[in-house]
Amino acid sequence: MFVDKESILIKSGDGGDGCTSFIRYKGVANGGPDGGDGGKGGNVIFVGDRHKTSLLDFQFKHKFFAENGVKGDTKNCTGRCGEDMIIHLPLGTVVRDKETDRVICDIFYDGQRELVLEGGAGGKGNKKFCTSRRHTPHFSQKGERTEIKRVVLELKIIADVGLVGFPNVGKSTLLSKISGAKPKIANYHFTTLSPNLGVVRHNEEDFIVADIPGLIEGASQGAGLGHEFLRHIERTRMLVHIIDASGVEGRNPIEDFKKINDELATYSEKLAELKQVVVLNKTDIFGAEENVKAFKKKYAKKYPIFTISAIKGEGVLEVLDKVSEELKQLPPVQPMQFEAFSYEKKDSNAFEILRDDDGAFVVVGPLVELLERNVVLNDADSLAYFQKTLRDKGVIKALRHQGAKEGSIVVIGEIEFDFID
Ligand SMILES: Nc1nc2c(ncn2[C@@H]2O[C@H](COP(=O)(O)OP(=O)(O)OP(=O)(O)O)[C@@H](O)[C@H]2O)c(=O)[nH]1
Ligand SMILES: [Mg+2]
Repeated sequence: MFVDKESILIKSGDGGDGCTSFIRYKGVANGGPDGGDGGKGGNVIFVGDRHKTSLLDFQFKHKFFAENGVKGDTKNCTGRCGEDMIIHLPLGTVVRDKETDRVICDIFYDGQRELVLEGGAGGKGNKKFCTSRRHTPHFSQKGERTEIKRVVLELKIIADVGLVGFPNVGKSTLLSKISGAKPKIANYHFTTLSPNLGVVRHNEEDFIVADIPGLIEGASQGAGLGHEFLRHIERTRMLVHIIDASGVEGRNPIEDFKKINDELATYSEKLAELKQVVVLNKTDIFGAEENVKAFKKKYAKKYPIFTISAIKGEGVLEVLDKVSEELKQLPPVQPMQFEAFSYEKKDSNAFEILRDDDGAFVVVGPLVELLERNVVLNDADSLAYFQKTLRDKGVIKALRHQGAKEGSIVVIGEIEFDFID
């Protein structure tokens, strides 16, 4: 089975909490703080892997969460960092954020590494809160919590040449003759249900050819197997357009050619502009000659046209000569051009003030999360830090500005207090 679009959930690891502890030895009274920091959470990293050919791995497994950092410990022991979640993807996979539909990365090279989600920072242990005035901090910081994100993986195969044409015209037969690929070949429509790739070696040079399922009229609007597979040839460097010249199926080669070109153009301008080499196949069948003549008369000036019998292998080398000559002139396949989207770490200074039904002032936003990580309510030092932060970050000023008066109720996370001006 060929799976080429999947959506998965990813999450980097939470940071481990810092530890609150004090040195306790026999004979040492009132030892100082020795709580270690929490470990950093693991990252989520995508890696290009040329051995992967589909997104099948993601069909049944959807959650890819990196490990959380471990809590800090006594004796200044820092917690272990969480293991990274490394996700191997086939080359040609475009990763998008599901919510915004923006491209995060295009996995193009073997071994390409993309850090998509960074693990949460570990919390500081109480040792780190020791100052010249504060010798015994009874608090430590919680680890940074991370969020789950949904991303869409979309495989757009990277090949040099795309084979296009109606069903049953001999696309897979040609691929089997020119490469080591062994696609299914049979005398009915839609034998090929998913793209086949073949590596062609010709005149000491290699190129990759993609054989996709047959197209029919309306494919770009979803007819037949639809345009699902056109995306795979969208970034090829050129097309080989195969036509059944025998007309045995009662079709007209000239009309077939026009219809497929219309479908390509409807799908995308880029596909319509790709260089085409036209191959009239099945010339071993009686009746093909007439059609070839008519076709050449109409198109010989506009396109390079070749006549072959794929089944017998006749005329195939000439096609390969032409294709490799064209490829030499064409730029290599390029990664997608996009403005990269990345998951920003939240601005931990941001906050907003809302009013609840009782008229209380409710402070929300990343700053509140930071305060919740840092503040231990029953510790005087910690509360002093809380008040200082509210002043320094402009929360008190903003509250006053929004009408908070002496005695107004202010809610910040779990903390509720009366406003004192
Ligand atoms: N006589 C003759 N038959 C051919 C030739 N090339 C292919 N065929 C036959 O045409 C039929 C279709 O060939 P395929 O290679 O499966 O065609 P396809 O274009 O890949 O078809 P889909 O995958 O259905 O789109 C098979 O029965 C082939 O044996 C040829 O040059 N001459
Ligand atoms: Mg086929």
